[in-house]
Amino acid sequence: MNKFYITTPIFYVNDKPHIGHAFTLVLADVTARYHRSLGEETFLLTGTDEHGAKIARAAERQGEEPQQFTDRVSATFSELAKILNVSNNEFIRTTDQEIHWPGVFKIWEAIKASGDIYESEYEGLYCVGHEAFMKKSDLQDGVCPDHQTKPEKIKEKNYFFKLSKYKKRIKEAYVSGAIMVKPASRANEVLAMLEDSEDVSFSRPRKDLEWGIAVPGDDAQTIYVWADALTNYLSAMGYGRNEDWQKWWPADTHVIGKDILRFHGIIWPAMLLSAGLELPKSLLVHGFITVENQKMSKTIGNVIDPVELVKKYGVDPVRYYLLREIPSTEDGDFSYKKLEDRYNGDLANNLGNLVSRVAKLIETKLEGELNFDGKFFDKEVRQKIEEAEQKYRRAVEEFRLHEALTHIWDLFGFANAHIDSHKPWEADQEGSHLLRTITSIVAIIVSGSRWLEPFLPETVEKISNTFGNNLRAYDVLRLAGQKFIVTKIEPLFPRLK
Ligand code: ME8
Repeated sequence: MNKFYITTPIFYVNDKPHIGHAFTLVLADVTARYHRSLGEETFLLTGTDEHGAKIARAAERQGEEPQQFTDRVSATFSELAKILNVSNNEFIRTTDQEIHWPGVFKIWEAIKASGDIYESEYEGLYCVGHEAFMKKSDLQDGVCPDHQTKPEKIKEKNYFFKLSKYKKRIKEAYVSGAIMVKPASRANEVLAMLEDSEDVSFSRPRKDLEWGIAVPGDDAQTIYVWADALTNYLSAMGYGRNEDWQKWWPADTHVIGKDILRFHGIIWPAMLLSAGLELPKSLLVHGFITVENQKMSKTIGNVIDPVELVKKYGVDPVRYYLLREIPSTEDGDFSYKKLEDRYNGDLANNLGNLVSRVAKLIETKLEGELNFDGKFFDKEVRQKIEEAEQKYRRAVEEFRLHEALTHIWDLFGFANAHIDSHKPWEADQEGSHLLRTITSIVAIIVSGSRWLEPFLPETVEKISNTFGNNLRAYDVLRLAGQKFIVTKIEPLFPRLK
């Protein structure tokens, strides 16, 4: 059996999650569920990044001990994954000394053994928001454009990682496609960033930053938070503790936002090459969500809490909105109006109506039971399904999840129109007209449900219950003899209050 190992970034716990984190989680979840639906042994990893100056200061502002603070905020992220019905197999925390730390020690030692760690006196401008040193040219009027804060001038002795040694091999990995980047434009971005990449500071003096993992063999230094964090992709799978990671590594995909491309596209591959480990096979890079066309910020007060959204609209409408309205690889905008339009239009009117119309027809015209007979399955409809499936699969594999949904909804739209034009309720002598229409539409619902399961698992379960059948397990070409028994009809998407 093929394996498929997919990760999300591990999120900083300086604050509770917002809709951007929900977006990443849902994109990764659909991809993971899709690979499970292909029969691949799939592992989805997510978790939290809990060390570093940013977190230590957030804890201090709250008047809490860092461990107590990170325990509390990390729980809001694992809770979010549950609320969003994300099928992660593990939730890793970088403060977990048993699971995570041994992997960090091991990779540090491996990099050191390659001669790639050296001591240096360093002077630079550190942005705590990025947890990274910035170049003067990255700043606007001396301020970090992403965080609107002035970076701190730091002069200290620390350890450096010889990233420059691996630039050529990293470049080759992108050029040859050994690491695939989707969308392809982001590969060009990595290559451009690679050109002016230099060795990176890999530790901070412990006296200035206590909240982190001490460098093995030098208690006076704390490991750089990104070196610590990136290693989660290995440590979670056993690296440093056992040999299980060998089964899963290399990762098939790291799903990331565009803001952390440099870390995943350059620093991580360099660390892996230095440690003698294989490179991940692909990076799926998504864009950023704005709210009513503005950057989300606490000061503006427009931060959208995904938990509140799910409470109000339900989990699948929120998943659907994020997956359909925000193009997977582009920036997108959130608004309540657009969410409600999608809810009323695509979900309630299109899919919801389709399912209830067909269920009612089976209930009233066929005494609640359809025995699927291939001879009533319209050829034209069958061809439409096959075409839609090809388009759907191509879109998912290209990480254009919003397009995949468009193809499914085009088919649902076609099904509704097919019912309107064929008027199956109008009697004919042998009753075959009715059976022909219902059979074809049921085939569409079965196919659509199967494709939809990675996106809207709860909805597919509800559709399955409506027809007394586990629809996602069916192959549309092998439906002969299956029974569809309608016992109860409940609206999939109740009217919004
Ligand atoms: O960078 N729109 O953590 P982080 C879409 N701990 N996605 C968004 C978003 C937005 N407005 N805001 C955040 C870190 N994200 C590090 C990662 S990995 C080894 C360490 C998502 O909490 C997006 O996926 O700042 C982005 O890459 C990630 O959250 C950054 O999360």
